[in-house]
Amino acid sequence: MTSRRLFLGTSIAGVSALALGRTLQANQAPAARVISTWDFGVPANQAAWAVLKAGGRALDAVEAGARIPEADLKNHSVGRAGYPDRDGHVSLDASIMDGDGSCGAVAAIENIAHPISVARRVMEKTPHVLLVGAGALQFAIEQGFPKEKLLTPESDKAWREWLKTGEYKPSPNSEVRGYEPSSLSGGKNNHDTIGMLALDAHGNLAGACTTSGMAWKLRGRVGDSPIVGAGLYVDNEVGAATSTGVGEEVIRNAGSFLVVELMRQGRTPEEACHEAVRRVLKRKKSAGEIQVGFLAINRSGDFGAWALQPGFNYAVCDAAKQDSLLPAKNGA
Ligand code: SD4
Repeated sequence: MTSRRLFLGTSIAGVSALALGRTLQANQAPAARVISTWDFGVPANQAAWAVLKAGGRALDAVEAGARIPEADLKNHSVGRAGYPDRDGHVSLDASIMDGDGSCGAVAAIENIAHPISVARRVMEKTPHVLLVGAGALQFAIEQGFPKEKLLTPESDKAWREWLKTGEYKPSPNSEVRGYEPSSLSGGKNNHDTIGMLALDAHGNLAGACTTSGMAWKLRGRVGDSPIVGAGLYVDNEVGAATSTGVGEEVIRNAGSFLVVELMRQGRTPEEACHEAVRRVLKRKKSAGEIQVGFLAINRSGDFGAWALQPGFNYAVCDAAKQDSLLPAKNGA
């Protein structure tokens, strides 16, 4: 039974790759490419591209790229300037995954500006995959990461303003964020977690996902981003996927793993993202006020995205163009 299933899986994937005419020959290197979620993916991709262009590893590229929004004080949904939880604590989630299945993550880590790099240390220096809270902070300090106050005056002000109502109400495309909006989203603030996927010139894939999570969340809340299979999944044999939006909906559907498995069965990246959005909708019944977006790339470098609602865009960077920003299709 197992071998029959394996045979079927391989042959379906093979047929679809042939149909696409994009099957890689053993000696043919794919073109390097990096894609990532939202407007702020553009500068992040450029940092990743510097690594890829020099022939570097996809893993190094996604770490370098993810660190850009983590350090950006205008970005209130990732890293240092992220909006805090209900009680005023900035707590960050991040994961990183290599195409061979190696992965590391941190969740609800406080006082560390670059959780993506701590996630990589978890992957490379420990026998574990995920460290959380106080233990993640302890590990980061042991690894030499500086302990910093992350709540910026701007984030503190926004939190105090929110406290006046204290209502937790996630809305599409997170208009509470303060980043410069793109014309692709009709001028609305529309950004969120950064999920980044890269394919290097050696044919290896890697992904990174980093966020401050939902603003005003309950203390201790963990989203999809640091959960391997939910916010991020990478498999060199098939492709890679990442997600943004309301993490609870992504976790319920093991979203990024689902997208990769759908590509394994022969769907294109866009088709796989679309089906994952349909699964979210199936359980949710209606999109309501929430946003969920998936982004995927396959091992040939083809990419695609799909979102529950309008407004989700993604950045693409390769040898041809370094600053593309594309709108994702949306809906059921
Ligand atoms: C989360 N998916 O924590 C992340 C962050 C996000 O809108 O995208 N928030 O649920």
